[in-house]
Amino acid sequence: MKHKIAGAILLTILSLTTSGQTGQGTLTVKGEVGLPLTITTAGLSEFRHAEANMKDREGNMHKYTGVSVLSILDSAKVTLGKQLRGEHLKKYLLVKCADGYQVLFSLAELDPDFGNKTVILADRVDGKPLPEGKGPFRLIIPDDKALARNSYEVIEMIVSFAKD
Ligand SMILES: Nc1nc2c(c(=O)[nH]1)N[C@H]1C(S)=C(S)[C@@H](COP(=O)(O)O)O[C@H]1N2
Ligand SMILES: [Mo]
Repeated sequence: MKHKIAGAILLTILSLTTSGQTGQGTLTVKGEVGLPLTITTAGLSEFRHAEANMKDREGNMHKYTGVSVLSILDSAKVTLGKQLRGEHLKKYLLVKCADGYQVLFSLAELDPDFGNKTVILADRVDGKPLPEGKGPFRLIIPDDKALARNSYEVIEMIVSFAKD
């Protein structure tokens, strides 16, 4: 009996911890980084924000505001700019979402001296925080023709070397 109650309490604590983590909506930046980061919604609001307009899959235009992924990678001391050469050209950024969705960019695709692709980690849409199920952080890639990489509920960014 005592065990059952202790088990129930433990389960409750565990589920509170997991739901608490997604509720807080932190983003971790890790892997081949000089400085791993854990970014909260308050933390992200400290970064310089940019705007991007993008249509949703119904064709309606929305105004997103957020932080350039390049500046997040820069803060995490990822090899960009002059450091992005030789073996570092094999590096990619894997973006993981709360629903298990994952998308990938090569570092060179993002770097200003190579692809210079605009990728924004948005925290607001049309002047409001992102709605439940899409936030608190979402990728916006205004120049992608398909919408599929505009990932909702981003929770992790991992930099790695591609394997042969
Ligand atoms: N986490 C997550 N993000 C996602 C998806 C998903 O299944 N999970 N679907 C993608 C696809 S296929 C599309 S078309 C767009 C749709 O974005 P919208 O809701 O702004 O129209 O979200 C993308 N982001
Ligand atoms: Mo899609």
